[in-house]
Amino acid sequence: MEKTWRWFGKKDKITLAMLRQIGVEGIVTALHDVPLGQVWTREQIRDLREYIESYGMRWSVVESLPVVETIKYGGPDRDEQIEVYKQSLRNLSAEGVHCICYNFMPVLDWARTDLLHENPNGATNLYFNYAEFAYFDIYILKRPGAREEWAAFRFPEGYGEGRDVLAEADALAKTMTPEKDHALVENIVIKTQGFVSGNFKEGDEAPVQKFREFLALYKGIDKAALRANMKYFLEAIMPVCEECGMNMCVHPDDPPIEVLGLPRIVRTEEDIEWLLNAVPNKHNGLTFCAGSLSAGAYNDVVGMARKFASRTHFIHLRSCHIFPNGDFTEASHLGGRADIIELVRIFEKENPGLPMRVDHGMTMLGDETRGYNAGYSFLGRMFAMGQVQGIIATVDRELGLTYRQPGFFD
Ligand code: DNO
Repeated sequence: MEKTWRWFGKKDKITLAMLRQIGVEGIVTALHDVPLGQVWTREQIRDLREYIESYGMRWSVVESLPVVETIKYGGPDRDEQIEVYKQSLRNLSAEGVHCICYNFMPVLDWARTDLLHENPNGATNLYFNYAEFAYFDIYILKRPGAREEWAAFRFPEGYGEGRDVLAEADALAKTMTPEKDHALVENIVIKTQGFVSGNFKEGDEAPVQKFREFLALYKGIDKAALRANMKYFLEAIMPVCEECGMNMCVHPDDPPIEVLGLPRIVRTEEDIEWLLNAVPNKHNGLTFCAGSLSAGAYNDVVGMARKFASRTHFIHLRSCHIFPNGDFTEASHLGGRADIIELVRIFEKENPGLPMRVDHGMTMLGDETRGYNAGYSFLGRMFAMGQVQGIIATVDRELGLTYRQPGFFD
């Protein structure tokens, strides 16, 4: 595997000089300053690529080249936006970048309710609490129909037995304060979204109102309609991908559940099978995000890796723990539901050399005071990267592959 790291550009407090010291070979990044819906120019791409190369690394993967909402809900200007997307693909390819991670989640990219949930070891991880999410939906967003949907909500078998999420949300409503509401909105709408080139930014005024406006765009868009729009998008861009050797890899929905009445179509094995078959071209591939997939109790992550390895172009290694009540948090990279050791074995055997980044690490040992993006600590991710490098080196030895450890006298 190629060991990569998600880096947020020249303004990132974690510098390329730091990453060089910890065995990073490739960079995963985006042109974070280009507004949504605009072409990424060759000059902008080249400037960043050359900067990365000046540190002895390469720009391995774009994460993300965002798919704007109009393409997802099928708005009147979607064809125009697809042309913009195609031009950015051509420009990236001309500059030697050939792997794109994107998602097809309506409105919200990823979701957590608590960004600093304490582990037994005193460090913190990201956390998703269903009752707090339902409270946000019903009491803050005040989404029509939310109450009824949460009343009907059922956890996957084996989890959340006897739990009444709606009753918990109602109980929370009695203890929440304007400050706590604000913190929850920051977590769900701003801090997790602001840095991923999504729809919301740090400093947005009235983010909840903006959120409602986005939701309204999806009126009448059900799972079938969203699938049709995804197929339309992929079919439109595939000729360009063929022409310039571009691998598209969709990121699974995180968490892999339907949220806020919006359809989500990259949650399960059946979903992924559908999207790979709907556009059966090897350039239509997958970001195998073990973390997102392992947050769904119904997902057999190892089985999915075996099944989809040949259509995977990029890997996110992370693992989740689901509590008996159904909430989940991010586990150690050596524990949890994802079985990262076995995943590395499968990918190194079936599709060796893919770019891989560790995803979301613990926030630890002072990371919390550094202002890093949620989930993207330095020390916590470096700790995970060290663990994962050990796994890759071991598996590569088992398989007779050469393990690269740049930066040392060997
Ligand atoms: C969160 C990330 C996602 C991911 C996008 C890909 O930490 O995994 O924001 O980058 O969904 O488009």
